[in-house]
Amino acid sequence: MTTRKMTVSQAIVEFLAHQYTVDGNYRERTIPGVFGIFGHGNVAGIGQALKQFSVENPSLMPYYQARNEQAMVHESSAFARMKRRRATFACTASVGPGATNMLTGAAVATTNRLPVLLLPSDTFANRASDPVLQQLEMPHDATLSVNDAFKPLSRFFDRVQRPEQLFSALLSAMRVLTDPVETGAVTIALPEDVQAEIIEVPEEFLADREWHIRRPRPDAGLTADVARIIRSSKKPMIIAGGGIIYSDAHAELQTLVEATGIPVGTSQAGVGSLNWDHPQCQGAVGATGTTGANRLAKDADVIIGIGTRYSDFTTASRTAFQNPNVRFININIASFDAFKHGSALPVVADARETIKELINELKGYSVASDYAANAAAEKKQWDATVDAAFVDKKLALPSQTEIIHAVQSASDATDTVICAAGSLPGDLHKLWRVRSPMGYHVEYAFSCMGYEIAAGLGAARAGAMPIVMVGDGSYLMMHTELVSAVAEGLKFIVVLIQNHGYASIGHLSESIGSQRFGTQYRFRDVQTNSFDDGEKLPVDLAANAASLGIDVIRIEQTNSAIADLHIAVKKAKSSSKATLIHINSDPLLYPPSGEGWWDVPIAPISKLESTQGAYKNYQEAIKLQRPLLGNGSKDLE
Ligand SMILES: Cc1ncc(C[n+]2csc(CCOP(=O)(O)OP(=O)(O)O)c2C)c(N)n1
Ligand SMILES: [Mg+2]
Repeated sequence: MTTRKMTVSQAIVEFLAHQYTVDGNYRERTIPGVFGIFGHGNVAGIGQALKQFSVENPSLMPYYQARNEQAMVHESSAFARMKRRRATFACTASVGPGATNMLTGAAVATTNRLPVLLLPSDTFANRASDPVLQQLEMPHDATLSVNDAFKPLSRFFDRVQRPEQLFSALLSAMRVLTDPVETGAVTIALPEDVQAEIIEVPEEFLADREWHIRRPRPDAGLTADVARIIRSSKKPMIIAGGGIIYSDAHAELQTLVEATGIPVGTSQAGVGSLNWDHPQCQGAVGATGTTGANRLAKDADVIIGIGTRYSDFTTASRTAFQNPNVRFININIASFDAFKHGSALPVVADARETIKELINELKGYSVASDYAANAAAEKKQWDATVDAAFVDKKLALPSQTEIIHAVQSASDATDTVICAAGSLPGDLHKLWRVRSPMGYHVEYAFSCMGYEIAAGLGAARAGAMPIVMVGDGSYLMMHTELVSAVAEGLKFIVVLIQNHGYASIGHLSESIGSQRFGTQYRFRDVQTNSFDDGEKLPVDLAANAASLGIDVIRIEQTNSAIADLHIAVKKAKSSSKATLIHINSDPLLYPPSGEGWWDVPIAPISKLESTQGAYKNYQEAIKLQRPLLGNGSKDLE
């Protein structure tokens, strides 16, 4: 066996440069590059290896700079999502804070089931100079380092304490990254001394290697059972989740629903599984759903969940499905999700393969004509409601609904709207009229403020034309990657909505009786120690963005704000560079209601009248919450 003498880091970089994902006709690099921020923990190890490798192979393993470790993980997640989980980046960080900055990114990746490869540096394995700068040092456990905090957030974790552990660590990492069930954050902690140690590496380890994405078919006979249940149902409905997108099952889903007439509601991750104007597409379902999808879900006797995790937003905290005899058929590659809901028929298999079989099994079947007519009428009604809400009221401080319409109507079908937190995700879920499978990218498993701009960059790297929509709160939490966009000439558009605080949590706070406490950005009143009643702050986020070197368009507060925004988006699209558009909005103007609900528990005893009132409403609403098993209802009397 021929071997090569290299450092552990040199072996890592060369190994990663030779991994390929294969999925049908698709064959591309699994890890096409590395993000990194260097410190003493990785500059001499992975840093040296990347430099050396880039000299010998200039474009094989490009290094990209980030400004914040959390952001580089978000970039990787967003890239992976746009690549349908078939590629991602590696992220190298120094010991201590560099490593822990990646924790939130790890959680985003794992909750969204997106692959990211994290290479946090670790303190010395040989302990010779302990405690090194930034070492945790726990008196009761000498094996602990801050990187142990990655364990609950990672789908695979390893620490390379000895050079020869590298082989199994990296092969396991690749297996998990490319496994559609297990994928998520993969963390390989690399002690700073081990990174620079010598290892004899078998050539076999460094050769090209292919990782095939599993697309398992359902068990024999299972789709026949599913078809029998659907044929005997009166009101079947499909809930389309992210699994449709990841398994590239759009065309098959369309064929299935066109043949059968079964209506479809989409979760956040499932938006794009049908175009908005497809006759069977009822749009968003659940807490942030449309009236059409929610009314159909309420009465449905069979729910066919395809590739959905059934988050509380999708199930409206288990109030969405009110038919006492409702049955769930859960088609999911992960048994964990397929077995959700008590009376479910689990189909543990790839979405596309299963839908293909179902198309066959359901030949000749279609829903009853009165059910189809009802669904069509619901769709028409919701679309008319949205059309009315989209009309420009010519306000100097427009509603977010009008802003979404201005952006939407200036965008192209294949552009990708990106968002994660605030009032935008709910509004986009209801209102964005998606026109392509990858046209909608809202991170709503972790709903992480600060994901948006970094994700825009990650999506741009995947070849998308991203339009990031972000609130002032999220912007303030993390906008640092605008600098990276400038440095690399990456093109994307950011629409920054300034409403001086948290419109979303403010609204929620009001509805649960907490009177918008602490949700606005205002001067602190020194007398009352309150931030709630003061003047708005004189922050100028447009100037902030301009100071980072990005082109900025300011929408002035006039009655042509919405028209100006539309023109600005068009202009930004025609520019070769990244552009940020700044617009002010009224946080108190809401989109039309879709009749969804969300469980946020309320204090049963309170001295505030607002809370007492909210609790009364809560007692009523919670009665609709369905238990996991049986048909009981919750009574809080
Ligand atoms: C990192 C993080 N911290 C806190 C939250 C809880 N949270 C959800 S939305 C929100 C406010 C978002 O404000 P902004 O971006 O201005 O959007 P708006 O609500 O005004 O639409 C907060 C604090 C979160 N989702 N993520
Ligand atoms: Mg805001």
